[in-house]
Amino acid sequence: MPQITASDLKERIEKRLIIENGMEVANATNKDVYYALASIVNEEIIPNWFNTNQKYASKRSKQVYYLSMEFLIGRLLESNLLNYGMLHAAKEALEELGFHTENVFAEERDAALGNGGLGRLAACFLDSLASLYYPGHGFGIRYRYGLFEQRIIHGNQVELPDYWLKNPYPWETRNEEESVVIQFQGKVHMFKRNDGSLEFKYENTDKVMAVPYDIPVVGYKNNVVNTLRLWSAEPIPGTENERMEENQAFYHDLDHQHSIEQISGFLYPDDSSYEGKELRLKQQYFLVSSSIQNILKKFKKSYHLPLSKLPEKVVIQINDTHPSLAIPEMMRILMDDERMEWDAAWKVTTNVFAYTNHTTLSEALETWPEEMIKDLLPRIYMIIEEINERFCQSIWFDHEELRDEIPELAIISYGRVHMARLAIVSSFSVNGVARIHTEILKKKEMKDFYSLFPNKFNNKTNGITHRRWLLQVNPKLAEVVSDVIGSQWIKRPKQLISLLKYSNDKALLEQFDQVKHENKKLLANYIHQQTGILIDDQSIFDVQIKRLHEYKRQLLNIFHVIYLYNELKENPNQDMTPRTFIFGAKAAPSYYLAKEVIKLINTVASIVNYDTSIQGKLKVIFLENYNVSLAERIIPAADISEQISTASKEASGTGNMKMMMNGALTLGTLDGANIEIRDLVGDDNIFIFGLTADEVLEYYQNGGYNARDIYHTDDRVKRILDQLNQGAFGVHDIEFKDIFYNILYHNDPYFVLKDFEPYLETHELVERAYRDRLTWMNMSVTNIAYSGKFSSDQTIREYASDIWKIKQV
Ligand code: 26Q
Repeated sequence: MPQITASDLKERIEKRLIIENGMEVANATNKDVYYALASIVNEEIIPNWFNTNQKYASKRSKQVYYLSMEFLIGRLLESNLLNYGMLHAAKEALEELGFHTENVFAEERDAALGNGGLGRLAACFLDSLASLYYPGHGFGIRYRYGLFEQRIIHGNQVELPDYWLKNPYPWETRNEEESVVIQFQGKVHMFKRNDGSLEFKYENTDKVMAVPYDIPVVGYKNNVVNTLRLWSAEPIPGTENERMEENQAFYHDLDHQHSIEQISGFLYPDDSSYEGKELRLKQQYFLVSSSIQNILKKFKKSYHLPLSKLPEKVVIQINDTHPSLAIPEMMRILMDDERMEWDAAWKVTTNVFAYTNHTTLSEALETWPEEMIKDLLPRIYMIIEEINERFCQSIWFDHEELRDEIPELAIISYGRVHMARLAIVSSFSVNGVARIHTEILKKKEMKDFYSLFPNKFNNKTNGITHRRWLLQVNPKLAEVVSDVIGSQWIKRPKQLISLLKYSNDKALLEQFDQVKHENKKLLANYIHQQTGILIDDQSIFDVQIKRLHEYKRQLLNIFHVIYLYNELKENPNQDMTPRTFIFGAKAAPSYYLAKEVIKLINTVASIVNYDTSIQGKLKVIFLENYNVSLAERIIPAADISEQISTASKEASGTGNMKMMMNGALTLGTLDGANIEIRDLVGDDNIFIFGLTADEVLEYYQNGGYNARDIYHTDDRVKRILDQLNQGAFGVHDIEFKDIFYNILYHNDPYFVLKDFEPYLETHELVERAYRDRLTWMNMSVTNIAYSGKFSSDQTIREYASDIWKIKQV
């Protein structure tokens, strides 16, 4: 890769500004410079993009396609510069031209085409695929509105639309010539052909055009550029105008056009809860039909092989059940367009698809009303029915022991279509995203399916890209690490393990400590600038950043804060290391209790932060609009990573890995990937508390525990709950009765009270441990050392060798 120097770049930026904008640098804004730099990066990317595609075509390599309703990619300028080895030069050039790098990068809107973990995982996977020379591409939707922007007004979450495409997006290319037509509704007619085979014709369908927008996915210093293809829904050109002239139904057609564009209109903001909206179903079919048509077209064009060979050249990973209609869609095209028989089509399909499950929460499992699918996608419905019929028959005849379970196993049952069941039956691989999660799938949630298809089930513990989440967001830490162990860890993150040799080196630990402190100062400045609140950069930065959900238990965290505040009020002089509790969380707009928790955190903050009697020992910061860019600021500054979900509920978590990699210590339950972190670093380097998954599941089986007992016996708990009930945390008498009732009358479904005392005790251990700087830094470095295991490079290697059977090109 040719080295581009800062002075080259400076010159090119100046030239760009003249040619494109007709302006001198002196008159350019941050935005002008952002676009200039992005287009220079694009000039570097385009030839490599072309070459990568050529190479894949000429080698006729097997390709993996990652189908996902979400890609939470965040900003791309900095990461593209980094992956091109141009970041240092760019920073230098910008500063020399009189710009602040950070302000130029901040001109880019986050591409927030995802809700949280699942969408960000997809983005990390694309980064690793390209960086490891794998031919792997993403297919998703180009939502005009990404995840809502969150404002906090009087403590409440208010949602604003995220119109991220207001300014041109420099990384996308519209490829109209590769558009495909998607059909909804209509009637299916069956004919007998002369040879006796059946032919299906669709009539009176609503047709929509899917137009691809391609985003390059740049590998790390390896010249590989893969593709993220995002589909946009548009009316079929010509037809609207023609129809307008024909029938003069002007408004009807505008309405129709509008309803088409709605398909890629916005990202549904619910994660881990499922709402069966028809538009969401349309979005799902829109994604999968366009992607499968595209994949098959390309296969036919470039491989010149019969379709029976598809599984040798193509594998499709579906990111949760959201794209699972890809399965009947593949069957439909193979049979109706390509004239394959059922059995042949089924053999191809079931050898192409692999399914990842991301949750065991029952409220998140996707099922659709039979009638809705029948009406919107009549031919797809027929195929699902046939898959179901054959599957149920196979149980009836080959697995007598499961006959009684058929209603619980059938794809169509009690009027609903169960997408996870469809995905399991029709895929060759089913994976969970952390060891415990996969075990729960096998032993509990999908037990009978596991007994039917034991070989399909496998675990792939999640990972994160260490390039973005260490190298890019924490350059100071990356530099110290490279000074100590060399820079091979950047290509081989497992080599971070060499840090262990130095984990007792006092001088070095002090250096790590200093880096953390500098990062904390940066975050403190940002917080001051955003909120006007001054925080103590010597305090413990205790961070919980993730979507707001009852099972993630932000409530447990804020209860602990209230407890500390109550203690401090009683004894303001008590000896305590100052703490800063930092929260970032969006609630699904319709999730009432989650929004109440946001209000509670903000209300507590507004009291605690301005109470001078506690001598600044406690601060509570709720940073609004938590997104990828904000995560990038917070994570390098975290001392404590709060991962406190009710055990068994968090499939894996990935924020836990990001903070570990940046030297934060995990305070968490034995849930998701926390368990694997604990196994690596050992009990001395992590703070674990609370019920285990087995204990939680056992309580559930026996109808829960008695929350009221704890309320009546633990004064600390009673006091907090009464404060909520009586409005003691109310500015203007705001009460939190619903939280109170949920715990005492719905019997605390997420075990907040049950885990409260162990959580408190563990926090006390944290506070004490933090006082001993060297021991703390030794723990911190130990965590960084083991974090290489959680690089998505590792995860992707495992997917590639165990599931996809693809090779590096
Ligand atoms: C489904 C139907 C209709 C509308 C929305 C949805 C929907 C959307 C997003 C349901 C779920 C999601 C997202 C789930 C998610 O992010 N799960 C997380 O996935 C991470 C990556 O595997 C894990 O680390 C987390 O533990 C898991 O919660």
